[in-house]
Amino acid sequence: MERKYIQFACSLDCFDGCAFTAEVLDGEVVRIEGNQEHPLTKGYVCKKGAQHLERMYHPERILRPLKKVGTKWQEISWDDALEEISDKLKDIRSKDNTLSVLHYYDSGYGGISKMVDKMFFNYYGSITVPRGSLCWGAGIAAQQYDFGESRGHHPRDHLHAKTILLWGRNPHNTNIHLMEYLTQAKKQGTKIVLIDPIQTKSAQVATEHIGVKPGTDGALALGMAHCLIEQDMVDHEFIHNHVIGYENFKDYVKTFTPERVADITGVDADTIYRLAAYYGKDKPSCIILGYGLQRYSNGGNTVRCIDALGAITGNIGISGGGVNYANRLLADYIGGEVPKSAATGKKHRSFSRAFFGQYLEEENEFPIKAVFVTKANPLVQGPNLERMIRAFKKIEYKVVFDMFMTDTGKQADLFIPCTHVMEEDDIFLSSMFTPYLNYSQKAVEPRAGIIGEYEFFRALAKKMDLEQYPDIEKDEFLRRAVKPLEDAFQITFEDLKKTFFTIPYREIAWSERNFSTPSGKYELYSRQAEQDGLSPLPQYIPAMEGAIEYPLRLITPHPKDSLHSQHFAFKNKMPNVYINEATANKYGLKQGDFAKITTKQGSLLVKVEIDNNVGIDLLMIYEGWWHQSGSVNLLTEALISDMGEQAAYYDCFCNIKPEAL
Ligand SMILES: Nc1nc2c(c(=O)[nH]1)N[C@H]1C(S)=C(S)[C@@H](COP(=O)(O)OP(=O)(O)OC[C@H]3O[C@@H](n4cnc5c(=O)[nH]c(N)nc54)[C@H](O)[C@@H]3O)O[C@H]1N2
Ligand SMILES: Nc1nc2c(c(=O)[nH]1)N[C@H]1C(S)=C(S)[C@@H](COP(=O)(O)OP(=O)(O)OC[C@H]3O[C@@H](n4cnc5c(=O)[nH]c(N)nc54)[C@H](O)[C@@H]3O)O[C@H]1N2
Ligand SMILES: [Mo]
Repeated sequence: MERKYIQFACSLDCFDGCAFTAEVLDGEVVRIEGNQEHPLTKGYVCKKGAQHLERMYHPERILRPLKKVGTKWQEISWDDALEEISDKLKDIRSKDNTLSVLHYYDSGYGGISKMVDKMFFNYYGSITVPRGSLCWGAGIAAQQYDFGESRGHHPRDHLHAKTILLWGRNPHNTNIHLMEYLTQAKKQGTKIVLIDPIQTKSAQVATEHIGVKPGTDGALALGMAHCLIEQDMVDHEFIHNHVIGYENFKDYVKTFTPERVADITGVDADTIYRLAAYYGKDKPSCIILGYGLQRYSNGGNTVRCIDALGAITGNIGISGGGVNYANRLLADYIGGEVPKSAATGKKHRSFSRAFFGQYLEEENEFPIKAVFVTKANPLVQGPNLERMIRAFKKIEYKVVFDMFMTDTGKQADLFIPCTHVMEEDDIFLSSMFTPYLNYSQKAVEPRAGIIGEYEFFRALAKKMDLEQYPDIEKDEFLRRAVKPLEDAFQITFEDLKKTFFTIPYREIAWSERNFSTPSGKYELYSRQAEQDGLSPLPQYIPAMEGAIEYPLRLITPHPKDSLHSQHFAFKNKMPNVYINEATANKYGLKQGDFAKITTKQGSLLVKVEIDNNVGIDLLMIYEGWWHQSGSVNLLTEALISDMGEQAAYYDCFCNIKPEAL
C-alpha cells in the first residue's frame, strides 16, 4: 500500500484561497483536510471546500464527451469530440466569419493553466467575447478612477484599526478567514460597524449594525463626509499633498446634511454624526467593502463616495487604514503565453455580460453560429434568465465544458467533461483578498482518462494547425507564467511550488502614496471619469424605486454553503424567501407558507421564512438555485451599473402573493 500526502489549492472563486492536503492511498484520494501551514487559512476550510473530495468521485460527474443526438446524449470518444469541434471552427472560418464564434467564460475555476481557453481563441481568430462583470465590476472601475487600481491591506493589518466599517460584505458567508481577524479585533476593543440592509450573521463580529436602505450607501457616505468637513475631522496635510479636487468635493457635499441623508438612507442623523466621528476622529480607521453594495445601477458612484471618506481623513496608506475592496497584487507579475497570445492583434468583438441573452437575439453583422462556454453556468447565474435560455437554445452549435451536467450544459450540443483540481498541477492566485500564491499539485490521475482543458486545447490547436499555439508541457507553461514574479523577487519556480509566496512589502496598500491615477494623486475629481461621460466627482445617484405593481425590492446575495450554483447541484428543494414579519403580515404571509414572487421578468415559487434581520419592504433569496428548484435570475432584470458594466442584480422590484400548492 502506498500512502502519500499532496498539497493542493481550492479552485473556487472566493476571497480566501484555502490550501489543502490530500491523503492518497494506492492512487485514490481517501481524505482531504485544510493545510495548517498556510499563513492565512491555517487548516480551517469551509463546507464548500470540504466537498472537493465528494465532487471528484461524485456518481453524477460526467466522465466522457457527450453529443446530443435528437434529445438524447450519446457518449463519443475524445478524438471524435476534437474532430467535431475542429471541423466546426474551420467551417465557420471558411464559410462565415470567425466573429460568429462566441466564447463565454467566467471564474468557475481559478487556476492559471485553464486560461488556455482564451489563448486558443486568440490564435484561432477574432471572435466575440464578453466584457463587464457579473461580480465586482462597478467597484473595480470606481477604485480605478480614485486610486488607479484596487489594492487591499494584508488582513492582519486590520488588527491595527481602531474602527472598522464592514460595508456591504458578509464574511460570515463569503470570507470566513476575515471573520477570524474581525473576531480578534473586536476582542481587542476595535469598534466594528456592519452596514447592510440585512443584519447578517456577520453582525456576530460587529459592535453595531446599521440597516441602510438598499442602494443609498452613496448618500450615507456623503452625509458622513459632510459631518467630517463641518467638524474639521479631515486630514489637511494628506489632502494638500495627495488629493486632487477637495474644494469641489467640499462644495458638493454641503447639501448632504445628516437630516437630508437620514431621509434618503433610513439611518438617523445622530447615527450619521456618530459614524463620521468614529471614522474620522479616532484614527486609524479601516473600511472593508463588499461586492453586494455595488450590484446596483448607481454602484460605481457608491464606491467612489465611500472611497472619498478614506481620502479626506487620510486613512489611506497607513497601517490600520485603507478602503479594502479587492487586492490586486500578484496578478501584475503573471505573464507568459496567455498575455502573449492576446498581443497578436486579434480584434475581438465584445458584448456586455449582463446582456448576453439580448445580444444573442439581436441582429448582428455576423450572427452567432457557435457558443463555447468554459468555467461558467450562465443559464443560472446571468440576469433575465428566461430571455437568456430562449436565446441560447436558438444558437446552432453550443459546446459546454464542465464537471457536471449543469443547466447550461443541458442545453449544449456537445458536452466536454473537465478535470477536477486534484487531477492536475496548477497555480492559483486571486485579486479579491488573499495575498498568497498557491501551487496546487496533482494528487491522482484524472478519472476515466479525462483530458483536462490544458491538453484538450493543445490537441485542438494541433489538429487545426494553429502554429503559434505553444506546444509545450504544462510545467513549462506554468514556469513561463510566473517568470515575471521570479525575476522581480528573485524566487525560483521550485520555491514557488513549496512556499505560499506573497510580496513582503505590500502589507499596507499605497504606503508610498504614489497612486496609479493620471495625476499620481488620489483623484476626488477625476478627469478620466469626466471623459467617460460620468460625474468627475463621486456623486449620489438616487436609488431606483419600483413601479406601483412591484413595491418590494428583492436582493439575491451569496449563500454560505454553496459557491453560486456549484453546491446546490444535487438538491431539489424550493428556495426560501427571507422576509421581515411586518412585511409578511402586509402581504398576508406566514412562516412556512408557499408564495409566488413576480417581477417584470418572470415569477418564482418560494417558501416563506420569517426573518426580522431583513429590512422592511425587502425580500432576500440566496442566488445559485438550479432550474429544477427555481432560479432567482428568472426574476432579475438585465441592467448595468453606472461604471464597469456591472450587472445591477439588486435593482430588482417585485410583488409577492400567497400561493396554494
Ligand atoms: N460561501 C460563498 N462564498 C463566496 C461566494 C459564494 O457564492 N458563496 N461567492 C464569492 C464571490 S464570486 C463573490 S463576488 C464574493 C461576494 O462576497 P460579499 O460581497 O461578501 O457577498 P454578497 O452576498 O455579494 O454581498 C454582501 C452583502 O451586501 C449586502 N448588500 C446588498 N445590497 C446592499 C446595499 O445596498 N448596501 C449595503 N451596505 N449592503 C448591501 C447583502 O445584504 C450582503 O449581506 O463572495 C465570494 N465567496
Ligand atoms: N442574482 C444574482 N446572480 C448572481 C450574483 C448575485 O449576487 N445575485 N452573483 C454574481 C457573481 S458575483 C458571480 S462571480 C457570478 C458567477 O457565475 P458563474 O461563474 O457562471 O457561476 P458558478 O455557479 O460558479 O459556475 C461555474 C461553473 O464552472 C464549473 N467548473 C468548475 N471547475 C471547472 C473547470 O475546471 N473547468 C470548467 N470548464 N468548468 C469548471 C462549475 O462546475 C460550475 O458549473 O454569478 C453572478 N450571479
Ligand atoms: Mo463574484
